[in-house]
Amino acid sequence: QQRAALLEAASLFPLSPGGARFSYGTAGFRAEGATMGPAVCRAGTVAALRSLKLGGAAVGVVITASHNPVRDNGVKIVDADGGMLSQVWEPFADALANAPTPDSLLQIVLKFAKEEEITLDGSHSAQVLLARDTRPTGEYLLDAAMKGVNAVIGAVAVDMGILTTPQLHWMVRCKNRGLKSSEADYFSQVIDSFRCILDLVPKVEGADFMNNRLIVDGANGIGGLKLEEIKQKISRLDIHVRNSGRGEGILNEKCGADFVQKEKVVPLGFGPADSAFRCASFDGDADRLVYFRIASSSDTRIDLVDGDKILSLFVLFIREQLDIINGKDNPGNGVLPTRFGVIQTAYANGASTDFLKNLGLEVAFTPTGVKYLHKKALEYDIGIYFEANGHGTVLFSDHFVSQLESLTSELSSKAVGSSQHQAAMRLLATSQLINQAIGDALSGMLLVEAVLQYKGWSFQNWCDLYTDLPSRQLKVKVQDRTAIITTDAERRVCEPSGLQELIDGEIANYSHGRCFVRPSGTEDVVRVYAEASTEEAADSLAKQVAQHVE
Ligand code: NG1
Ligand code: ZN
Repeated sequence: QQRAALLEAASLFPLSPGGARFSYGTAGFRAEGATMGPAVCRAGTVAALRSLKLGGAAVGVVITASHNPVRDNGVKIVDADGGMLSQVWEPFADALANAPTPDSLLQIVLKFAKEEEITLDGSHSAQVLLARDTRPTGEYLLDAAMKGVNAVIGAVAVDMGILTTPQLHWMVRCKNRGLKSSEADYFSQVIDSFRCILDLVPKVEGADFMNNRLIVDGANGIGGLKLEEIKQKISRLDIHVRNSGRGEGILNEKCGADFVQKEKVVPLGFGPADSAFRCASFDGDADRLVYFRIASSSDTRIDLVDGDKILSLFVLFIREQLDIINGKDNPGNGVLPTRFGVIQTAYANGASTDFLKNLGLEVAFTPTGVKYLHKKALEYDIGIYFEANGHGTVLFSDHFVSQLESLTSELSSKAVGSSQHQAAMRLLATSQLINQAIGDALSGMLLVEAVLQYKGWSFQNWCDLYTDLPSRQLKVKVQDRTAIITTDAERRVCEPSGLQELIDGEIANYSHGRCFVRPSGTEDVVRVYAEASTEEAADSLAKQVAQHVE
């Protein structure tokens, strides 16, 4: 019976002969939406098996291609802890997605189930929560994923509807922790914790009135739609949504976080009249966030605040709360031994890394991709990570949260309203606001807004934290991008031999020069990143190095 069900699902979505190979890569399977049926159906099967393996814990499937064009689509699997699929399972997901015939697919499943000691007789239950973004192929692919889940006997597929990627991650995490996990619960948690931090903003006599207007670029995707739904309930913030996903424009086209961060120009839907306000940009599935301000009313240039500067702002805020709690002024009261970790990738602007190191913080580096950053961040009491492109979050360990809880309840009996009590409350609210499962543009934006209000900072104050070094990214088409093998968190090439020496030779010609190359995990290209003291120098360094890669 189980065999028949797997064979039937596989034959409903046959692989097109001669089609490209699927690779799970940095962020799941992605390709043109219309060709994704087989990979998505099989990802559904992988998710169901994963749930079986984990004793029936909820596992998630999101249908999205994030910041990629609207004709593309993709699928990511959410593990039971709310994070990305365990890397140990990626080769299995790859093998399944590329199995040429239903029969070969069946053999791969049976072999893997045996190795992983997964019982396939239908006597165990499994559950998979599914969601999709607003792409036109989403409905078709959601159906494919459901069929893939249902091909595992005993597995139940639950369609959670149209959601942002981080919403589904949050739901899976909460459900498996026995917490409230509906969309309404998600919204109340972010709205309430945001209000809580605002209520704890120190009142400064005669302080300037904070500009509370915020204009948000929703990338014509799901994030804008969700924000429209809840913006009235968000206190003390005057939110205006552009590219809201209600038919003004095309998903991710000349708008959204990826466009704004890479092109550094004003997105569609924004004009000179907006130059007085701070603006935020989400990507198509709302897991990336950047900020910008239009440089002047005559111009399409922007002042960009990327993931690195969002990270820096959060670091300052959290450090300040820890210092208050641990009492620079009340030694002996130092209550919370805190391991505070900051994690970046090679794409982090060098100026941000210097800024963080100058604060006396240790900065760890991982390869590109949230799965690596997130894993590293879990090693700390508070672990914070961001990619320059705006994907990141702040993780609080369970142990630390329970320490904070006992501290606040202890202080609320003897020192309610003390600065220590308030700082502990702010950190607790932060742990509620910022998504503990994955980067989340909506809740990240609310934390930015809360911190700016707390500090009484304008957008300009934030920009002035440090000045980004000019940088340039290029893509190089090569025959086989897997020929490039990197080490040291992708900052150095070890194969082909000799390439790193050529790169070093180029870098030596530039002041503040930094450059690295790596194969993309989501596109068939090699990426080149260069940084130097001027735009021209960064451009030329990137070009020189690209020639060595070709
Ligand atoms: P690749 O294609 O592996 O560089 C891109 C982004 C990552 C990450 C993933 C997933 C850059 C340079 N790379 O990965 O940071 O966000 O997509 O979406 O932005
Ligand atoms: Zn995304």
